[in-house]
Amino acid sequence: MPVARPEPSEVRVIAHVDLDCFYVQVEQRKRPELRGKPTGVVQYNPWRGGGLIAVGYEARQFGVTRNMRGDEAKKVCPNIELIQVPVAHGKADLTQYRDAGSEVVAVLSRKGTCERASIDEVYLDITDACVASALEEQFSDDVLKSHVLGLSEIDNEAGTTVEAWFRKSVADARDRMLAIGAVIISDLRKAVLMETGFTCSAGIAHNKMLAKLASGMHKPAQQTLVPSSSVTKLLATLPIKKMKQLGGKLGDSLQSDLRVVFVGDLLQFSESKLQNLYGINTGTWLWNIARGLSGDEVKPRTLPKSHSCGKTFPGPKSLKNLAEVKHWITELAMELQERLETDLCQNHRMAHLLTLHAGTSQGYKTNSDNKFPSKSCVLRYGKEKIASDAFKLFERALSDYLAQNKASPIKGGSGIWAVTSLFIGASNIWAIPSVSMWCFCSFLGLLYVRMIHSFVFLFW
Ligand code: DCP
Repeated sequence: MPVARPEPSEVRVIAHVDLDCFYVQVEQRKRPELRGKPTGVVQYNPWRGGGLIAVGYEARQFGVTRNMRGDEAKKVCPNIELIQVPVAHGKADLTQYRDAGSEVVAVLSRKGTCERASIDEVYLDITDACVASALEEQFSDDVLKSHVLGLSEIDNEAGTTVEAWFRKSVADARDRMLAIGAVIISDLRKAVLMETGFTCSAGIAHNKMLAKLASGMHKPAQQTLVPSSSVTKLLATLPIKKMKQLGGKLGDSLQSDLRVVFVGDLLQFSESKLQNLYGINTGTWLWNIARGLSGDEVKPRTLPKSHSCGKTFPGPKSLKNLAEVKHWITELAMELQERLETDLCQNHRMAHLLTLHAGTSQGYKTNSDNKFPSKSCVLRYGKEKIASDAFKLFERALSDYLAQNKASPIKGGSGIWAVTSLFIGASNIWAIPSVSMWCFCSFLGLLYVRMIHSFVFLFW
């Protein structure tokens, strides 16, 4: 459910930074001989060459796309190097990609509030840094390679060059802040390249929504600015489904009930009309996004909000009995425990809620009323405890699911359940107060001393 937040009155400068073909860059850094060569990363399932999950820009020129199988990619690009993701616990192990993402976050967070949005995406609020900086007279070549949205419409008089836009931006408070932001982000992107070896692209705007829309417009290794004067035109041709939070049912309803095709089409409806149709909060949110307004703040968060481990079991691989489910829950629990331990040691944080989600198919036709329910309980540390608690959650969910389907059997289903995906997640993560951490470490220390004593005693 989208949340409408009023856009603050003071000008903000927000960037959305997205690493380019991320997994491919991580693999190319490990094997520099692959740099500049068509490269892809495939899932570990080797069926028909494995499914591509990341495609380097050199390979994209040959028409290789994500979701192709490795065999198909080889047909359109015979020289492509395909690298398999590392495997642990019978599934993809993303540790090296997560760690590489953390290296980038450490560089980006130097200049403002930093919110890690995914494994390779970061939002930055660099407003304070922009306020504290002056716009220089000379702009570096890197800064002048920025893309400025709607440039030709904005600045016909001064000419249509990026340099002319940067010079003229001094006259407008909002544009000046954006121009300073462009210099800061260009420097940060350069620092990321120097210190990690990765290229990234960025969108720079006055709010998160517009920054995110812009970051993918020019890739790889480029940045795109969204001056306020270009927003109406940008949204006039932005398909409604491309907007975050409008990919699902709400977007469907806007298309079918209001005949809205582009985000800008929402401008024809009053706020009260949208509120009547979709409720007060969602109505206001829709009214705001039609105008490119969003008060969403960049939350200071460089560490993940939750940890989740999952695996899919497509088609014939679906799990059809409890023993299989138990086996995979145990594998997932091992990975989750490892990640929780790392978080505890490195960041002194503990999670408190364990959640299990599963996807099902084949046996029953699912709709929103009878899909497999998610279940949660208090998280207890230790791989055996996590595995046993998660399995109990699965059994509870399965029993609800079977009861629902018995009460309202769906025509066309065989009545046999089959699990096509399993996820366990740890959330409600809090930092441990340093006193507790001290007690925890002392406890571990005591345990260690006792172990040594017992050991010495045994051999005495
Ligand atoms: N990823 C994945 N499975 C998917 C999509 C992505 O495992 N279905 C992984 C591989 C990607 C990484 O997440 O490298 C980041 O995904 P992006 O969507 O940001 O795409 P890329 O970074 O690969 O490419 P781009 O340069 O287009 O952002």
